Amino acid sequence: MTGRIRVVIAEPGLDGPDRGAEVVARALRDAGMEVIYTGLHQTPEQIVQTALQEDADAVGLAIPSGAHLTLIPKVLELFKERDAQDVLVFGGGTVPETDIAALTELGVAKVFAPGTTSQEIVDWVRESVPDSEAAES
Ligand code: B12
Repeated sequence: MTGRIRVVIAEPGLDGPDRGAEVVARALRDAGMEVIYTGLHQTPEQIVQTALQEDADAVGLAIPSGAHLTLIPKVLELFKERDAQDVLVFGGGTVPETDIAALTELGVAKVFAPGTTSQEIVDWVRESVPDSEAAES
């Protein structure tokens, strides 16, 4: 056990653009977190499986394609089925404001829209993962 925050960054669906996910993965890694980056074209099942196998504290989902209202709820549902709702689910990409509200209602902890700085995401993850401040110091 290293005590570092463990984050899976994944991109569900058939999207090709991966720059946002890579930028976020690198920023979290540079901030001292353990980042497992799954790459593109992951199914919700693969993402949940990876998070559980890696004992992740949080899963960050990148969805630039517009399919967020299908794919993110599926990930949440699978965590619920596996009785693993303690894994923090957050995400980002080109998601309209109204859909951000719908996703947070479903249980997504936070959705970061284009223009968010890496530092904002790093700070939020540090503050939101339980006991992370103690673990990082
Ligand atoms: C560059 C780009 C591409 C490149 C991608 C290169 C790459 N390797 O990533 C290429 C040319 C490949 C591409 C292709 C396509 N693209 Co494009 N692309 C863009 C563009 C211009 C910039 C995206 C980018 O890289 N931004 C820089 C990164 C750093 O910013 P970001 O992705 O927004 O990420 C930030 C936040 O969103 C958030 N975030 C993002 N991901 C994550 C993940 C986590 C975990 C967290 C916490 C936060 C987070 O944090 C980041 C920092 O602020 C956008 C338009 C735009 N201005 O946003 C369109 C855009 C994303 N593309 C779009 C489309 C439609 C496509 C295509 C489907 C077009 C087509 N018909 O072929 C294809 C996809 C094909 C496929 N197979 O999937 C649309 C998406 C529409 C939607 N979501 O409703 C956009 C928004 C353009 C538009 N206005 O219509 N694209």
